[in-house]
Amino acid sequence: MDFQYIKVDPQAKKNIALIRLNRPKELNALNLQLMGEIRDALHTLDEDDRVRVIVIAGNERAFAAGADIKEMAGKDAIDMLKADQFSTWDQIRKTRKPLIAAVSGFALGGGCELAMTCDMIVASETARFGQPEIKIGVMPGAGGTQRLARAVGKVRAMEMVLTGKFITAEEALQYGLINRIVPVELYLREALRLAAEIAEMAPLAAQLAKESIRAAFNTGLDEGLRFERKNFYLLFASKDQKEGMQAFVEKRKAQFRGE
Ligand code: DAK
Repeated sequence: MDFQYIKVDPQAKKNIALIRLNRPKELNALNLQLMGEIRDALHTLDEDDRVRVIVIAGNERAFAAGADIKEMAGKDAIDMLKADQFSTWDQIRKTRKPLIAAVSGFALGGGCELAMTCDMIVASETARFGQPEIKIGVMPGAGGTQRLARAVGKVRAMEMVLTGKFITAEEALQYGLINRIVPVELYLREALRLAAEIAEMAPLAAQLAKESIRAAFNTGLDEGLRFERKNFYLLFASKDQKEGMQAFVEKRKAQFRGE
């Protein structure tokens, strides 16, 4: 997995893959190629049985400062339509394995949207989140209005999107946008630690639980509960269900194999 703008380690730790955005001079601005690389890497890692959890990180200064404004500036609506960026984002969103964003520094615009597309966010104390698109004459286009409103509520989302202001890691934690804040030198280690905790669980259960929680944001309660039940039943077809329950009875640690 050789890419220009990202670095991928499929086994950063046991059963954990790490994708690092790597356009440091541009604060990891998300150009079309970089987004395509993330999509392709996630697709490959999603198919790789050795990988159970995927962490996406930038560097200390920036997770990603948004879509590449210089690349977008001269485009018209038809250029945007033809580039079909939304299908790239849709494919990223469909990743079955748990995704953790490790955010330090700026997570702005598309960078904030990418972090919110992940299932959990571990942030360093220097993290700054924002949807500043309004300052450049547009608005969030990769789910920012929808995911932010769901994560932090209407009035906070309105203020962030309509003023473009950045919020601190502390505010993001208080708003429920992120899971936790750690010192900057520990943010990646903490994201990998959280990933390792999840990677010890039954992989199919983790994937179906992820799918079920995400369904909670797309369905009414009755439909969501039906969806959850079907996934719950489905797990009784897995060897890991037998192993997990047998291990409990035998008072030993379960050895899950993702089968
Ligand atoms: N695009 C391109 N280059 C960027 C960039 C960006 N978003 N952000 C930073 N850079 C570049 C700067 O131009 C600068 O490059 P040089 O001038 O050195 O060549 C370098 O990174 C360092 O940035 P600064 O010198 O500005 O650094 P500061 O510490 O002074 O400021 C900052 C950091 C993050 C506050 C500032 O750079 C900034 O305001 N950046 C722009 C943030 C922003 O507006 N982000 C939202 C972009 S719009 C879509 C999906 C998604 C989107 C759109 C469509 N589809 C699916 C269709 C998303 C849109 C967006 O994200």
